[in-house]
Amino acid sequence: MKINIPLSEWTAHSSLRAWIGDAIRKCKPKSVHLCDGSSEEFDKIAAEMVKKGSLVPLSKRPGSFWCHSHPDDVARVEECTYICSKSKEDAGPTNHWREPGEMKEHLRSLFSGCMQGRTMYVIPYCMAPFGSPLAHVGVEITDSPYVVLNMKLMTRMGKEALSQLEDGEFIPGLHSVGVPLEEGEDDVPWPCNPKERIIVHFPEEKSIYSYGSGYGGNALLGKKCFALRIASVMAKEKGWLAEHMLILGLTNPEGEKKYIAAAFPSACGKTNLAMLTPTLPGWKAECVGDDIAWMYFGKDGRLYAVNPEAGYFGVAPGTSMKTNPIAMRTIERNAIFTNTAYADGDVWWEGLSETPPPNLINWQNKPWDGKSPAAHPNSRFTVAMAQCPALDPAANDPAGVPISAILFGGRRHGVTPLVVESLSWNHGVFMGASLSSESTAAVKGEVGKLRHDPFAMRSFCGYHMGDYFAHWIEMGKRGAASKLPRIYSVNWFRRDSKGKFVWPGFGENNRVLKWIFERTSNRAAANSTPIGYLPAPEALDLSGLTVDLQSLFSIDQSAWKEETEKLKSYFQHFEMHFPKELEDELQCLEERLS
Ligand code: GTP
Ligand code: SPV
Ligand code: MN
Repeated sequence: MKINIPLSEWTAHSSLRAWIGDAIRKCKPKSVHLCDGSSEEFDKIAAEMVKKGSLVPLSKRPGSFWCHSHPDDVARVEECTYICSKSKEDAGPTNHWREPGEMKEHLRSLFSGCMQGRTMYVIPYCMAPFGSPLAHVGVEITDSPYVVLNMKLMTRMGKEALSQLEDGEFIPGLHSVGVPLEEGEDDVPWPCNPKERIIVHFPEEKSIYSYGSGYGGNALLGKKCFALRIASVMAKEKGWLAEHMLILGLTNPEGEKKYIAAAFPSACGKTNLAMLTPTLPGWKAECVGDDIAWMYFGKDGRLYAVNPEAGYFGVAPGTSMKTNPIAMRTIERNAIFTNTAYADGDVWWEGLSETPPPNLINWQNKPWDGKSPAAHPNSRFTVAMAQCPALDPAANDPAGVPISAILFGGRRHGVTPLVVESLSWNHGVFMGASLSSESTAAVKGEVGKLRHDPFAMRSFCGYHMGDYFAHWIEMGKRGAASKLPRIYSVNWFRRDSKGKFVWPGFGENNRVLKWIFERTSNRAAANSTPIGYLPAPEALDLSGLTVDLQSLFSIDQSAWKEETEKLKSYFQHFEMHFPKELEDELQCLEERLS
């Protein structure tokens, strides 16, 4: 077995060395590459992948590559994702669970010899800015060079992360595409093993195992596995929050700045809101993060947020100079495109331009038939956040940014209005717990089906969701009451009778954010309704825009009664774990509606 540098020279950390040694003995790779995170390393691995046919360099975008996956490895696989706490009860009703000992046995047999004929890469990475009170180091072992490149763009990866570790604890994550190679056997461009796919978390020992998939959140273990599922457990234990939220800085024409965090389910608009180009004169938006927020209460009693990631893994379809020019400029160079279409040294996807370029190659590397989607609906770009032209100056601040408002939103063709302000922190927590959204292509399965997705964390909470609700209630008591962020429900996706979106969305969401911004300074008017505060007729700035307010804000009493009935039966799943405070909120809502 070949190794690029002796393990003892790479790290003095004894338990890290022991874990790597175990992984080598178990997975039996042909060679081992201990990563330093340098750009030379990135270039070398990328060149090898180009040679193998796994990556195609893009002549029109410097330093960028196109890549297409196996047709059955295109999104997160929730049905194969497990939280293996010691007791089944602790995983709760939203997670799949198997007894840890039994699962370990299964994993032992899966990983045994699984890296034969391949290189094992060891990737140290730090989630959150170096020096942040919330910064944590993870180490991912993988046999996928694609994962190495993506982790380099998405996290603070390499030597500096390793040096943060000293003797401390790290989150181990073992990943394999699950396709050992026999001597002389040829590899495929995107090896994966859909039949044996599994993503496992041990919340007590805080370790991650992922097998059989090379795609996104299944394989980039710093993201959903660590920064949400494992971190949510750490946050519960230590009194902070790990959330599926974007973080955005907003400055008004007078130069006052506030930060907003927002939780929307996968493919429901986080990246787009995080990179908002304001349409109202004089407003400025800057991006701290587009997918995950780690938040804690500072000594001053305010809630602070850091983005644990250092890059974006964004949905490509729908991204254009019209909808998201900031993303478009971010991905002009040094980006990886997975499952988009390809033509003439560049990538393409539905929504990028009105007419597709000639000679289009679809996401499966075949000439496009002109009918089926050329780019997979969950095709994505990977890019370092440092390239974002609207990166917030505080994006790397170890202390994070103070949050003034938290938004919860989903795709709802009806029922929930454009924006509602909660009556209190607990009512806001109730709004988060009540979130439902129509499913998207980010998850394997049916698209467009309404499902409960509390806090947009349905598939990311590493413990009992009822206890998670209680943790949010508890956190509200930690902050200074007058300094708690206000909480809002938003919905950009209401449709008219013809199925068209009523709200223009994207940059125009600025108008909703303006109202929220002013509400948090008690400057904007609102009307009290049974479901919360709605903007008073003049308070929402609609200058220069024609929209049907009725179809954006109407509250259908009977639909809301049905909604509360559905919530009531959904919340029963959480049994004894469902906090009394939310029961009270539900009851109050019912009373206000009757
Ligand atoms: P994940 O990365 O999966 O967590 O997704 P996300 O929440 O970051 O969603 P993203 O911003 O990538 O948007 C997903 C899709 O929704 C894209 O196709 C967008 O074009 C579309 N979208 C985003 N914002 C809006 C909006 O305000 N209105 C409408 N109609 N569509 C939007
Ligand atoms: C999501 O599904 O919420 C994503 C994409 O952000 S993935 O990294 O695949 O989880
Ligand atoms: Mn996401």
